Amino acid sequence: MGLPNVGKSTLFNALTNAGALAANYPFATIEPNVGIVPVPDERIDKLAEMYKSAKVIPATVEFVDIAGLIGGASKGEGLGNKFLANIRECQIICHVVRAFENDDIMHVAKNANEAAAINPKADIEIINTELELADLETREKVAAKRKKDAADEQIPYLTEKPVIYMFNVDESGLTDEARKAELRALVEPAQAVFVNAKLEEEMSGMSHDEKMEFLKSYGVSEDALGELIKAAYRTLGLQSFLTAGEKETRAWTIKRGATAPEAAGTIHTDFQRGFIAAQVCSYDDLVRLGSEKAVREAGLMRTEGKDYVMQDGDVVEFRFNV
Ligand SMILES: Nc1nc2c(ncn2[C@@H]2O[C@H](COP(=O)(O)OP(=O)(O)OP(=O)(O)O)[C@@H](O)[C@H]2O)c(=O)[nH]1
Ligand SMILES: [Mg+2]
Repeated sequence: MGLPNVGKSTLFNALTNAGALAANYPFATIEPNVGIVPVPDERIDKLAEMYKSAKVIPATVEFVDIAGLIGGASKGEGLGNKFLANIRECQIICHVVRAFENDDIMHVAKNANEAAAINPKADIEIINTELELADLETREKVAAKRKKDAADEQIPYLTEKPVIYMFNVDESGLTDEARKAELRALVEPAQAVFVNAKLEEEMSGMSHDEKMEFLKSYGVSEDALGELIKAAYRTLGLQSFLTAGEKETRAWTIKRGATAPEAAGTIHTDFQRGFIAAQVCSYDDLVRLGSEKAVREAGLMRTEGKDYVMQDGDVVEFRFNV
């Protein structure tokens, strides 16, 4: 989500390789673009190698790229704000903020036909005000429908969703720590990620290693899109556990604090219902010692019961009875 022309579709394409229209004019996106993205996790590749797995299945995140929102959208400016309904079902909002200069790419904020100055602080406020106004509209509609005070706690309000801010900076901005601190301060305690959408676009199609090598030439050591996905995971209180074997190695998403039977339930409801025990070792132990057998011999393979609280990177085999 964000103002028009800030690089949302460019980033979406870099994330998903989906080829959505990204264009040098405001409101290029009208209908939402949807794409599924694997959560980068080098652990599953390592395990797949160790177990000679036929398949590697990562955890995934679904991204939705929507139309640009503009000041006054609640009163119909730009494309209006009806399309915000597209993000009501999302768990988290990624707010893309333009922090790059380029006179060829028109920056619009409150008036779709007039170039505005690049001003991350003011731009963020414009968008957040529109979210508040959209929620207000929803509250009024709900109230009118029920002809009483809005008893509306099931309604997914936009301003209640967690937000990660993604600053689309220019090449110099990627390594300008003072500038980044300034931008980060605008949104704290929300998490901020810094990216150069143009560079990400140029890197699409490259392998992870090629990408990191290319970024290094700009003095960058972090993969921004990977950071975004990780930031989303953290913000939503998610973690992964792993299953590994000859057939497949796979990462599964669970809430932090989930118990072993709850984790089993993400694989199959039968696993949860018939849960007996979980055979668990940590990824680190497994990789350090090189095999399950070695982990067992070192006494680091545990049998855990139904009260066990899962840890990120647990490598698990469930025992169940149906
Ligand atoms: N110089 C520069 N140009 C960029 C950058 N990111 C995006 N652009 C360009 O800006 C234009 C708009 O990008 P889009 O990704 O279509 O923007 P959007 O936010 O999806 O815009 P709407 O769909 O119109 O809301 C495109 O021509 C991009 O190539 C960047 O980091 N640097
Ligand atoms: Mg777009």
